[in-house]
Amino acid sequence: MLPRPNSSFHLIIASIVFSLCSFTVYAENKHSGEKSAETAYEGAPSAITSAQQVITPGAPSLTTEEFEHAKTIFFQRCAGCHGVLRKGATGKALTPDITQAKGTEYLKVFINYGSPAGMPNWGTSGDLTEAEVDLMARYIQHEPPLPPEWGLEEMTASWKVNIPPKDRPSKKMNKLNLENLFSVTLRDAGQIALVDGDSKKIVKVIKTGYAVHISRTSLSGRYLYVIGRDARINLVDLWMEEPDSVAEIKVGLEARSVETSKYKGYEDKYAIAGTYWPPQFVIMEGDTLEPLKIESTRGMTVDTQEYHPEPRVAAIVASHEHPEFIVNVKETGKVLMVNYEDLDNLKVTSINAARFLHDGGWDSTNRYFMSAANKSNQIAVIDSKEDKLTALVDVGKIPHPGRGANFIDKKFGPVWATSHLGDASIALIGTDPVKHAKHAWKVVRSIDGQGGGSLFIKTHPKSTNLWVDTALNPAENISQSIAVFDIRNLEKGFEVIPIGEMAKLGEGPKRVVQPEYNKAGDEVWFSVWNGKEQTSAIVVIDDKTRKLKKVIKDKRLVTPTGKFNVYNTQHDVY
Ligand code: DHE
Repeated sequence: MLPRPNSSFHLIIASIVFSLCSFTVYAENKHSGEKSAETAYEGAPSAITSAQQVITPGAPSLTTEEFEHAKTIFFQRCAGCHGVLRKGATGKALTPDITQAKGTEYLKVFINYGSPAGMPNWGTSGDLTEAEVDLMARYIQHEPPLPPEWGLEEMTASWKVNIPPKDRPSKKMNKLNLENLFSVTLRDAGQIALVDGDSKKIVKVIKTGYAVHISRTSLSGRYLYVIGRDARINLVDLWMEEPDSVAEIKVGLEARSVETSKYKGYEDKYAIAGTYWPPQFVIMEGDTLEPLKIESTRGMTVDTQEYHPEPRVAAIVASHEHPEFIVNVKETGKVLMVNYEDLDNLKVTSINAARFLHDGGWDSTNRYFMSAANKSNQIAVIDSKEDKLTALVDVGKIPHPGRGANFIDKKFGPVWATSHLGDASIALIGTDPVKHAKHAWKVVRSIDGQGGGSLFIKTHPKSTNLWVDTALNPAENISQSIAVFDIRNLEKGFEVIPIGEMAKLGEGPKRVVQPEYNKAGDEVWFSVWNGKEQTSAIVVIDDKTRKLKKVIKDKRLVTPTGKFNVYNTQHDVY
C-alpha cells in the first residue's frame, strides 16, 4: 500500500531529488489535497492537441486509446512545466532514459502524492483517478510524441483578413476616448472586453483565441494586437465605428507574446509574435498580419552550451533605439535583438543573459530592458542602444515584474522595481548609470510586501503609490487584497486595501490581480479574478485617496485578468 501524504512522508519525498515540477511557491503547503494556484499558473492547459503516437522499447505497453488519453492529460496538465518534448523547462526532464530507470511504481508515487519541490499531488487531490495516475506513469516512459511544426504554409492557411486596409476607415469613426480605453483579458471566455476608462462601461466584447493572454497597442494607438494561448492573434481596429477584429492568424500551436514595431518610421508597420510551440517567432505586416519572416529559436543554452530543442519565446518588447524587436528566449536564456530593417537579410544580435527569461519591461528612459530570468532569480539588464548585456542582477526568489515599476527613490535616484512569486521581497534596482552611477544595476533596497505569490507591481509617473499584488499567495486574505507603499516613504511599510472584499462578490477565490493605471494616472484598476462560473469584477481605486471609486460588475466580465490601457501600453508608461 502506498504511504499516506503526511509530514513524515513529505520528509522522505523531500530527500529524493526528483522534483518533477519546480516553478511553484510554498510547496510545503501544497499537498493538502487542493490544487494550488501556482500549479494552475504554470500549468495552464496547452493548446496542443495533435501529436503522433510513439511506441518505445523498454516502456510498458499502452493501447492507442490509452496513449491518446495520456497525451491529452500531459498537454493539459504537465507540458507547462516539463515542456512539450519533456526535455525539462521549469520542471525536470521526463525523457525515457530517466523515467524508465525510475520505473512505474516509483513514478506513480510522485504523480499521486507530488513532491515538496513543487510537483502537484495529482492523485490525492482528485485531479487524476487511480487509473489515470497509473496511465501517466506508463505514458512518460515512452518517447514524447512530437507535435507538428507550423511554418508559412500553415500560417498562411489560417490567415484571414476580414476587412482589408483599403476598406477600413481613414480616420477615427467613433466618439470613444481611445487613449483611455482598456482592453481586458477575459481569460476563460476566450474574449476581450473593451472598457471605456471614462464611463467604466463595456464598449464591446470581441471573440479571441483560447485562454486569451495579452493585448498590445500599436504606436499610433489605432491597432490592438491580442494573442491567445492557442497562438491565435486578433488585430482589432479601434478607429471603426464599432471596434472589431479586422484580421486574424494562427502563428503556431501555443503562444504567449505579441508586440508591434515602435521605432521612428516603422510605427504600426510590423507585428511580431513568439510561440511556445513550435519554438519560433514570426514577423508580420502590422495592418494585415500577413506572415513575412519566421525564425526558429532552437539552439544552445547560455551556460552549459548544450542544444535545447524547445526554447520557448517569452516576453517581446519593441526597441525605441533601433528598428528592432527584443525577444526573450526562455530555456536557452538568450535575448535576441531582431533588426527588422531588411527581413531578407535578417540581422539578429544574440545576447547571453540567463536561463528562464520570462517577463519584463523598460526602465524610465526606455533604453534598458529589465528582463526577469525567473528561475535563475535574476534580472538581466539589456542595453537596447548598445545591444549588450549591461548587468545580471541577483534579486529574490522567482522575480515576476510584469512590466515592473519605475519611480524615483529619494536616496538612490531612478529605480525599477520587481516583486516575486517565491518570496515577499520587492527589489528596487538603480537604473541611472549617469547621475547615480554607484547605484546603477544594483539592488539598492529590498522591502517586504505582504508575502510571496506576487505577479504584478505597478506605479505611474504621476503617482506616489506603488501597488503590489499577491494573487497567488496561498492565504486568502493576502491573495484577495493589495499592498500599497508610499514611494516617498518606503520605510513606513505598506497599507493593505481589501480589494476582493470591496467587490462584494460572494463565493470564489477572488484573486486580486494586475494593477493598471488609467491614462491620467489618477486611477488604478484591479481585476478580481474568480472562477468561470462565478462572478468576477474590476475594482477602480482613486490613486490619491486610495478609496474605492467604482466596482465594474457585468455578467460579460468572465475571468478578467490582464488589463491594458491603450495609452500606457502604446507609450510604455509604467
Ligand atoms: Fe502570463 C505576461 C507567460 C500565466 C497574466 N505571461 C506574460 C508574458 C509571458 C507570460 C511570457 C510576457 C509577454 C510579453 O510581455 O510579451 N503566463 C505565461 C506563462 O507561461 C504562464 C506562467 C503559464 C501559462 O500556462 O500560460 C502564464 N499569465 C498567466 C496567468 O495565469 C495570468 C495571471 C492570467 C491570465 O490571464 O492568463 C497571466 N501574463 C499575464 C498578464 C501579462 C502576462 C496580465 C501582461 C502583464 C503586463 O502588464 O504587460
